[in-house]
Amino acid sequence: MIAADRIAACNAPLADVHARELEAALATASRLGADPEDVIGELARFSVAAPSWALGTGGTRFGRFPAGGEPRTLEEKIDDVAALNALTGANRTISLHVPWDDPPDADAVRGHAADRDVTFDAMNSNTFQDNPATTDGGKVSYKFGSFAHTDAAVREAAVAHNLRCIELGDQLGSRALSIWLGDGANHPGQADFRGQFERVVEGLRRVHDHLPDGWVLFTEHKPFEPAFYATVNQDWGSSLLLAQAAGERARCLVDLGHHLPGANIEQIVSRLAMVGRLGGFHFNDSKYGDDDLTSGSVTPYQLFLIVCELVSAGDGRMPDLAYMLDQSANVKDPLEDLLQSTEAIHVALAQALLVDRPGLAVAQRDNDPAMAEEVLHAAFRSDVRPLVAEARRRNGAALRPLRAFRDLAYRRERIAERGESAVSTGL
Ligand SMILES: [Mn+2]
Repeated sequence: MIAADRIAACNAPLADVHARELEAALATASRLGADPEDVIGELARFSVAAPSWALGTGGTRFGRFPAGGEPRTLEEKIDDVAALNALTGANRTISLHVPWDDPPDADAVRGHAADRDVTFDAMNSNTFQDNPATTDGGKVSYKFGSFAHTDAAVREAAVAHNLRCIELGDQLGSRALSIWLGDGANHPGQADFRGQFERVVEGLRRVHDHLPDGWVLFTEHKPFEPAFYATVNQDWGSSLLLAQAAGERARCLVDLGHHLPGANIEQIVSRLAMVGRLGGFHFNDSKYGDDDLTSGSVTPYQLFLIVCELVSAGDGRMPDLAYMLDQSANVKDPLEDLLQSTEAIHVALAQALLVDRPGLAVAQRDNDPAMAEEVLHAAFRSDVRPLVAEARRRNGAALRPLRAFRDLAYRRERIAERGESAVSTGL
């Protein structure tokens, strides 16, 4: 763990500059009609889960180039999230992916996490890769799908795996199951659209009926996969139909990379929130497809508009949804990528909180698009980073997380401890 005094030592030389920058940002917030203390309080309250599979490097076209010192076990992944949270104060939970993570002793893992003030976010099931742990010991294959498969034995194995994820999650203290299905068809005519959809509904209903008290289930849509013709849960409309059919505790999960180019994601957020079926969020960014790039790195204005819709749905606060970073660091240090993404979401939230919502409502009522845009730009173009830094400081975290990460030589220490060639499980 990164001890509080080490963070404080990183912050000390920055205190004067921070104080000056904060004064200006507080004045900006007040001028825009926001209560700066409310804004900082809301920023300090926000947390976004780190996925266990994003703590190691993914691959590029040229291969996989590990950062060195990657976590070798689930316990070490939890240690990395604890370090991340020590720096940001905004990553208090970890989200597991089974069977990439499949701890033999859930109680011990839960204790390890509790000792580091980390808790467990949504569980993610995996029926898109054949693995003896998910395919009834290798008796079935997901080559032609899981929940949507024509063979009842395959569907049975897929449901059983999801029930196992719920059981494990319950032992860890999780409260949600995210289901992303790779089901679909690779070629026109290969599968019956309606038959596939109805079989998925049946499977989701069975899983939904096994949810413990206080649990929710998320359906995550995605329109394409490499070499695909169609996916079963292709878009937010299909996701909503599936959630509605699965049961009242089913919600839709929006992954920012799971849309066709040009999709108006902020409008999708508004629609799902309107009908009470918005459940969770997977943050990342993309230029072309599901690129899983650093949040806010390509389309920060879109991220801002999306968070504006979330704040609007939460009546001035971030609604209580399952927020998670779902991205892949391919040439960056994975922890630095997560630090940057967390900051980007924090910045978008601060900007969204500065939007003069009554002023925007007046411009909308008066059919004044120029003034409506001025209201949005007044917030979006403000430098809110000192407000975010202040929220982190109050949470005992770093004024400048990435700089502290490097100054504290976290990666170098992990390479010494875990080895240069340690490779994380997962992707
Ligand atoms: Mn996702």
